[in-house]
Amino acid sequence: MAPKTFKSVAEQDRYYKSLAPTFPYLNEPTASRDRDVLLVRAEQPFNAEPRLPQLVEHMVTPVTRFFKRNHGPIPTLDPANYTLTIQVVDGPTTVWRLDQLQMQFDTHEVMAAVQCAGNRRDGLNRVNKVKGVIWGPGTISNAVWSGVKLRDVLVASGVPADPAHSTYQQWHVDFKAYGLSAEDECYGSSVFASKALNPHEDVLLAFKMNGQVLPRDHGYPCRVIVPGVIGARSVKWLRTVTVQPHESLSFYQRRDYKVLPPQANATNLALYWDTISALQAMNVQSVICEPTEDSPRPLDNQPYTIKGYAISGGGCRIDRVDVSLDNGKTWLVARLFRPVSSSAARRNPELNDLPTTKHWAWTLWACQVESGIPKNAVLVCRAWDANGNTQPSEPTWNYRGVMNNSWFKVDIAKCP
Ligand code: MTE
Ligand code: MO
Repeated sequence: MAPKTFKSVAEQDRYYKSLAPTFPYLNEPTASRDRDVLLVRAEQPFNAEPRLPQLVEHMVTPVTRFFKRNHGPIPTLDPANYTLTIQVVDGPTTVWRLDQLQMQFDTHEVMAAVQCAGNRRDGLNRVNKVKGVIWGPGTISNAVWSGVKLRDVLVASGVPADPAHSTYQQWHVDFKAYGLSAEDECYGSSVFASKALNPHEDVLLAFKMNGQVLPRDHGYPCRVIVPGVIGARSVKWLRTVTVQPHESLSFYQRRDYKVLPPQANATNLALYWDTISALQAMNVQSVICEPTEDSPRPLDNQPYTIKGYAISGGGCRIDRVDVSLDNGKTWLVARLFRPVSSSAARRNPELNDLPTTKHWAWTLWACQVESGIPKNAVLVCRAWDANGNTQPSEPTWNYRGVMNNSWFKVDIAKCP
């Protein structure tokens, strides 16, 4: 379906609100939502991120604390009747049952973080008002996903297995979800065929999360996990996969999740939809999770361990995290905890330190300050990835408030 056009953003908002009545929210899950840890940004659809100190307590985020990003109600799908339809344009259509997907292909395990492109939107909203859920720095979590490689299922569904085939260069793999979505007929998105069809990119049809059956909140019974790219592409409650010569026409691909130029605003943003790319790989990011400006001020004469997370896009390794106590004048080097992440390295952990290995998981870090944190310290962190990319010192505002990776700061004077 071609995207709808609207005379104004207000008209667009009215239309999409009319598509989302409240009754589908009567059957929301509760067991996978730890409301003591999650900061709820919206109830319908349910959008919540964990508090920062709790976020980095575990290398693998427990499902009850895992951030939840929804554009509609959580669908209730019956695994016995679940089907996934795979279509290849100018090729066959194959309908798979859940048990066929689970039994007919090799199982793989991948540790991968999911990060929303809107992570840290609050920082851009402080510069100038942005449109979207005002997220803090907690819309990232890390899990062990298991399932089958999307590549294997696509090849079994009629996609040529030969990587020299043109499908692998210019084509796209489009995902559509079961259930309602606020801004379009369903949630949808696409990734490059070159990514989805490359076995080393670890794109999974996931059935399990941290060894348990996928919770409904996170896509039960089947979601796609596209490691290394923004969370928006990891479509939950997967319904159809289409291998096609153009990208997804979904709102979430064509009109959202783009870094618009600073002159783009509520009235003119449509001008940029055709020329600005749909985001794929993440940028380099790091955040201080302990201390926060809401937690008690660290004693200035006691040793203190500053903690946080870091990640880059496309599986690029985090090489270093710098921490400053003086607002970026001088820097300390943090200790890194880099888990074994890609499917190849999880089979053979010795591969994990090779520069060619993909790092889909986050890197946790800690920086011990023996002399204590001075009363008026302004803490800063910045990560460097294996390509030598680092974070900008100042945020660059964009209307949709995406991809904020500016230096993360904690002003100790603001602590209670
Ligand atoms: N899939 C569906 N079907 N519906 C959605 O709203 N949200 C996307 C993606 N997949 C979404 C979806 C976005 S924007 C993100 S960041 C991730 O799911 C969040 O995954 P999580 O809720 O498991 O943390
Ligand atoms: Mo997202």
